[in-house]
Amino acid sequence: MRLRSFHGETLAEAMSQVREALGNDAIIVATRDDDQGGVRVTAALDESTVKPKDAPVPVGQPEPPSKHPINYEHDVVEVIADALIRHAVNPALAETLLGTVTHFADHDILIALGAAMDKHFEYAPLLDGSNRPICLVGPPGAGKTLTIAKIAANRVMHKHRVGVITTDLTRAGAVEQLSSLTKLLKIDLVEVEDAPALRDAIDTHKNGEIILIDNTGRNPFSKGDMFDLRKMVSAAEMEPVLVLPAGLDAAEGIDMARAFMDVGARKMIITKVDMTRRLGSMLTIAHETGLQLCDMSISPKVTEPLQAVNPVTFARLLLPADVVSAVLKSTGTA
Ligand SMILES: Nc1nc2c(ncn2[C@@H]2O[C@H](COP(=O)(O)OP(=O)(O)OP(=O)(O)O)[C@@H](O)[C@H]2O)c(=O)[nH]1
Ligand SMILES: [Mg+2]
Repeated sequence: MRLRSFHGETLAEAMSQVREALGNDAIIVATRDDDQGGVRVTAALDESTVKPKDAPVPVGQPEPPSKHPINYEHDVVEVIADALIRHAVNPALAETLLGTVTHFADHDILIALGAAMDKHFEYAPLLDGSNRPICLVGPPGAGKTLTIAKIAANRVMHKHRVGVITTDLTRAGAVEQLSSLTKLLKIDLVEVEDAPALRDAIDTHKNGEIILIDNTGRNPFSKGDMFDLRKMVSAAEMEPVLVLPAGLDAAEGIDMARAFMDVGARKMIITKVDMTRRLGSMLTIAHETGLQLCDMSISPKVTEPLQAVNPVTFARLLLPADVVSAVLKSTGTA
């Protein structure tokens, strides 16, 4: 990554030098009044042509040894700018995040990036104590059923009550996929065909029991699919939660997310994080839609619970593993 600073009498003049030298994809890392007068702009070249081998490794896989020693204590802004570029974060969002990071550049790198993730994204716990049934919605194959299975398995393991309902009766093998797990967990899987049956199924559940509702995958751009989904989520008081896989195209993901927000989704679970090398598009989707991030799935194994998403876990995900472990060691939290 290349960082260079530019001086101009005015911000516009410095910016035009940046664009001339580094092109339109340059990321503005910082702008400040210069001691000698005028304005100084520090910019990074957006190396969107980063070769695949330079992309971050997927979560859970070992990082190859770094060729260049990182001075993570002194180069906070530079290391974060580099991580954002490797994750293919779009230049406008990278500028916004780095704008916040520069205010925290004398803190450790996790605090600096965590502060930016806190300021520019929304978060909410999946289970907020309201006991509203949770209904997972999203496109086909997003990971809804596996996510339900993970939540249910985790609740049973911690001796909490959980009820599981599925409305996905049409897709071949869908009920069997979920029932093979609910049988193991000794939970009754309730199958419902329509919205009135869903309301009745919810009514028969006992007080204090979290109800998880699995849904058929819906095409967000099909009026019929979204009409049917709206009927289901309006059947009773419930919280529709969007499930989206990481690694989607950002523009497609924003359109999809907005379609599911139209039927009431306010929270999002990100899945398949372990299969994704660049989280930039997911950041853009979350930032543009304002969806509240709750959990993420980083494994295809039912026994691996979802991980809560908060500014610090999000920051850790974006930074190279060796940087994170060095920071944790130095702060005594490793
Ligand atoms: N590696 C990995 N695989 C996942 C993850 N989440 C889901 N999968 C896999 O993705 C595939 C689809 O997952 P499902 O849970 O069936 O997706 P769905 O949204 O219920 O799909 P439909 O019911 O067809 O709409 C399965 O093979 C899952 O094992 C994840 O976090 N990591
Ligand atoms: Mg499913």
